[in-house]
Amino acid sequence: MHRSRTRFAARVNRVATGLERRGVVATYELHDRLLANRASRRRYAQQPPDLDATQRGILERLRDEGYATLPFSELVPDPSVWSELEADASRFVAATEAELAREGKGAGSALRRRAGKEFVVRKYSWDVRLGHDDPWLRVGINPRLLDVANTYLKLWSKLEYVDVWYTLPAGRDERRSSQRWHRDFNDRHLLKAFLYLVDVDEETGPFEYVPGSAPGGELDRLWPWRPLGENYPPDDELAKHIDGRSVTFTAPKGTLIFCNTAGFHRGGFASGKPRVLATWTWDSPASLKALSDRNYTFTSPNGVALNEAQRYALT
Ligand SMILES: O=C(O)CCC(=O)C(=O)O
Repeated sequence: MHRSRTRFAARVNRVATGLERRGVVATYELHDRLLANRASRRRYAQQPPDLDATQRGILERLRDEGYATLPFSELVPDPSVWSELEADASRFVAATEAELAREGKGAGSALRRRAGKEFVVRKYSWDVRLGHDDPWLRVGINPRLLDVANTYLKLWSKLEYVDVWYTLPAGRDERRSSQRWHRDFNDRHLLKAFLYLVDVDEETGPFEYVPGSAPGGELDRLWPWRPLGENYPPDDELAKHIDGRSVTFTAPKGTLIFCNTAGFHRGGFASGKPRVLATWTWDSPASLKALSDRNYTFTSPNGVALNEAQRYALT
């Protein structure tokens, strides 16, 4: 009796999970085709941003290959922006390393890490309140970057995630989680940026990408992106299909990488040195309706001077 009730409960659970998945997928598709994304595409079409040659160059490369890289200072030439980021990054690194040393002596940890991806210490992770005084948030809505994101996605995007990461050297462990090839689950309309805050060489866990693997690219049929789809194919099988066509981003501090991570990518498999970077994710309103959550709440009062696209990105 007990056994058949347990089996019945397992079946109900399976059916419920299946229904829930179908509900999430239907909500996403509905918002992508008809509801939230349609409105944000209209807003973009009514006021397309005016891009300069640097921004147009980034877009061209993003459209051709799914990624573009350049020195941050080329896109955001104001040196005070970089100085503020660098100073804040140094404070984060010093605080992280002090806490890691305390942990090493057996103390409990105050560091922000996520289950399954413990090799990354995050400045924010989840549930932070960020105002316009936060320099990382301000980069995420800086028109130099936001206009690129919106033009690439052809809609007014949402800034879904902003963070600074300290990636710990993994020693000789096997690759796990995002150190393995995968597509991001967030959205088919997706753009991320990574800003290296240290020099990144082979020992520092460089970011890697498969050009042409994002939706619409020539390799998009390889374990294609689907809402709640199969994101992590077996590494060796994927390696056979891409046949050495991946790009490894070893690059100096101050390098900015834009990338559509709905395409295959991996990184953070640091063997010798910690990697420090900042990262931003822009995606569509449909993603926030069904597939993802923002990691922050924007708290600045209405008085802060933001243009409409910036306010849309944050709310
Ligand atoms: O840490 C890395 O280089 C990879 C990051 C990643 O997979 C992601 O942000 O989706």
